[in-house]
Amino acid sequence: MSATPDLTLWGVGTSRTIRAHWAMHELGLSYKVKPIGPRTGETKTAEYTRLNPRQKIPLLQDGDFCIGESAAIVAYLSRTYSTMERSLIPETTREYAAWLEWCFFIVAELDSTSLTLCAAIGLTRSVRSTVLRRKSLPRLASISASSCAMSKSRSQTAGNS
Ligand SMILES: N[C@@H](CCC(=O)N[C@@H](CS)C(=O)NCC(=O)O)C(=O)O
Repeated sequence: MSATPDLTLWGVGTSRTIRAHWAMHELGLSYKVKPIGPRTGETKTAEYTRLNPRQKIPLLQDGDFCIGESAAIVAYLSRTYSTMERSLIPETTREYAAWLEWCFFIVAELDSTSLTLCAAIGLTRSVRSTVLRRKSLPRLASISASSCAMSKSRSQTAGNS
């Protein structure tokens, strides 16, 4: 691996792509962004299909290596580019197990449920228009944060009823 990684992240504006952008920022990595969006046809081009036959975003290119699936990208980045100061994956066996538990819970349980919830409260439309206007990552992150807060307050309300 070269001293300066050649990283390119494909995809913006979805909860799945934010995971990978967020991990890049946490690890202090420099990278290029290919700002393709969902439901635009941009994942179906011949160039992109060669890189990711599943035609989904996000996708990370690290030199000649490609990896898809948001959780796998985050795990790869953490394992490859963690430093003493910046690390995302815990070291001890039990803490690592708890980290895995959260990853599987998010991917297998929370992911599609939260998208359904977002659609139900009309959040998907605002995220989509933000993508189309190519707003910056902080704006996307704030939408993501308010989406989490709304989901949390709704699940608390549901739990109290
Ligand atoms: N499990 C995948 C899901 C990726 C996914 O479904 N991405 C959607 C957008 S959220 C996509 O790229 N759809 C293809 C398209 O809309 O062109 C991950 O976490 O990365």
